[in-house]
This record gives sequence, C-alpha cells and structure tokens, in this order.
Amino acid sequence: MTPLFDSASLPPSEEPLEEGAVLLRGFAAAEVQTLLEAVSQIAMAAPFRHLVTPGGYTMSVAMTNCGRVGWVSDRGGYRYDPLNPASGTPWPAMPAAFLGLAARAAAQAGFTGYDPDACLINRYVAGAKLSLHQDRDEDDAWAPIVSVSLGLPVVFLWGGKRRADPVRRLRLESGDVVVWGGPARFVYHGVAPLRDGLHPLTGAMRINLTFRKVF
Ligand code: MD3
Ligand code: FE
Repeated sequence: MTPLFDSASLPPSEEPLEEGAVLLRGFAAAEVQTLLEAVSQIAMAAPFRHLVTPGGYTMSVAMTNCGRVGWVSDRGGYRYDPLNPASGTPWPAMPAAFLGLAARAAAQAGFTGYDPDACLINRYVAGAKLSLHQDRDEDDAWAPIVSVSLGLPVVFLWGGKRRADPVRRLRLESGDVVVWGGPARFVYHGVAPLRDGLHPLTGAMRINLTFRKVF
C-alpha cells in the first residue's frame, strides 16, 4: 500500500472555514517541489534562524523571509524590517512563483489584486510549535494572510477573536493553502507540536510560507 503523504493524491477542494477564511486543499500540490527549491535558494542567502521573543524565549520554529520586508523578533519587540538583522542586507526578492501562487490563492478566496510585501518562511522539526497568537504587526488589517504548507503534516490550531474562544484543530498537509482575510484576519491561531515523520521532499521537516500585506 502506498502511504498517503499529502493531498497530492486527492483532487483540490475548497472548504470555507469562517467568513473571510478558506482552506484550499491541494491548491499548491503541483508546485511543492518548485517552492521547496526556491526556499533552499532563499535560505542560502538568508539562513533560517531561531529568533528570540521580546520575553526572552528562543522560538522552536526557525525563520527566514523574502520580499520587501521580513518579520523579525528580538528583545526589543516584533517588527517588519527591510534588512535581515543577521547580515545587514536586504531580504532575498520574492520569487515569481511565490507571488503568482499567493495571488491566485487570494483571488480564489475573493481577494483580488493581492500584492504581498513579505513572505515569512517557518521551518518546523519534531516538537517545534507556535503558541496561540494573533498576527497584528501589519498596517493592512483587511488584506489576507496566505499560508502554504509544505512537507510533514501538522495540526493547526484555530480559535476566535478572543484568546479564550474555543480552539478548533485542523490537519494541514503538504500542498494545502489557507487564506485568512477580512473578518478572519485577527483570529487567534497556532501550530501544535510537530510529530516525528519523514516526508519524501522535506525529510523530518515542515515548511510553511506565510504571505503578508504589511503596508
Ligand atoms: C489566521 N504561522 O507565522 S500559518 C505565523 O503554520 C503563523 O507556520 C503558522 O501563524 C504556520 O504567524 C500558521 C496560518 C495563519 C497565519 C496567519 C494567520 C493563519 C492565520 C493570521 C490570521 C488568522
Ligand atoms: Fe500567525
């Protein structure tokens, strides 16, 4: 029996999650390898790093960016920076394949003309997680965040507009795309600790692309 690694083996589908949020299963399935090759190129110029939170914790997720600005964290706070603090140089440009995919996914969810400023690239190994949070460092509060899952599957945690709201669990697999915009833009969300596994293209890792309109 062939193990079911990801949604590449299923037809793409579209599931509304809530107003402003759509899950596009398998939307990027045909592009996973191309996207991962681009991530490797970006990581050569801007290596993944474990950033420190303002509270002094080192994040279990390793991060890098491409685009006009990149999301960074240090003891001073969170911000979007046109320069990579590790090198003092601009972030790698956003590859055309990234922009095209993000714009097509956003349009499918009803957000036309999407032109993201940043793509934050998150890398998870077994045990890495992202605690429940809101993304509120962007000036544009309506434009969607587009998320592309690559590699090992993960359980995505998705709550409401208040931290205490109930949290739903959603399994995301390689090639799945989620678009969160408009009224869904400020929902609390996170990622459960990654489980051990081996994916044919990423090995023991999960990579997530999150596109953001910052300005
Ligand atoms: C819903 N990343 O980088 S992407 C993040 O899988 C982040 O790496 C997760 O949360 C990851 O900030 C989840 C999905 C996502 C991203 C942003 C959102 C969902 C969102 C913003 C608002 C609502
Ligand atoms: Fe987030």
